[in-house]
Amino acid sequence: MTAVEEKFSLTEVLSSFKACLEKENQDVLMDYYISGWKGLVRFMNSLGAIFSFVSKDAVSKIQIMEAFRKSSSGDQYRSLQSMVAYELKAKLVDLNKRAEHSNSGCRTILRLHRALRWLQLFLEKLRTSTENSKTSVLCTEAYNDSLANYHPWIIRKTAMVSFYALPARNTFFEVMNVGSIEDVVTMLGEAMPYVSQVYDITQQLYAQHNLLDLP
Ligand code: 1Q0
Repeated sequence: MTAVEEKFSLTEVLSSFKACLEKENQDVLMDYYISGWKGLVRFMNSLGAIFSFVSKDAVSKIQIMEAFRKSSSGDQYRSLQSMVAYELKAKLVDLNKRAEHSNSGCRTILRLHRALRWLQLFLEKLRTSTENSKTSVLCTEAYNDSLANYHPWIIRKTAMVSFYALPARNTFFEVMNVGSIEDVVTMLGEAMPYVSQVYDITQQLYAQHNLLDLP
């Protein structure tokens, strides 16, 4: 294991979501948002190959956003707010049906945004869980209350089956690399409000521009 991998903990990943929020105007900064997701994908990969169908999709969405950031219009993608303003003004978003702008930044971030809601629900359940709680049940409940509403039957089915392969609660806490269970509970209690804030601001931004149902 390299020094960098050894240091890697969920605390650092969640701190990206804190760093996302620009102090003055509460803009959600894209680079930190992306780096938060990259960290989450690393955690998911460490849980085993069974989740590769999930991580592949997350990675492809991260790559779409990185490409926008590196493109000649990269500055327009500095924050979620500037991206929405730019793509809408330049008519770069397919609003009703996927067509020539099938992978716009707006629709790509919307998918990650919906997944962030799952993460929020799941980590909150984990934080308040007890020794006997089953991670597959916590994960299924969080999924049914969030992402499942946007997934077709076949994906829902595959997701549900894969949740049975989730490691036990203790393993989850260990993989987070934060410390004792008490440390994890404290860390989540401190970090999750920032994730919620990023979620709420994004939700409001998308609602304001009628972007919550982008195809
Ligand atoms: C921890 C177990 C992970 C469980 C993840 C639950 C979500 C299941 C989602 C199933 C997604 C299936 C793949 C394809 C979906 C796409 O069709 C869909 C829509 O996109 P599109 O382009 O077809 O319109 N994509 C999505 O909905 C985006 C899904 C991204 C999910 C990313 C989830 C990443 C989560 C990582 C968290 C790691 C664990 C955190 C806890 C750490 C504790 C050690």
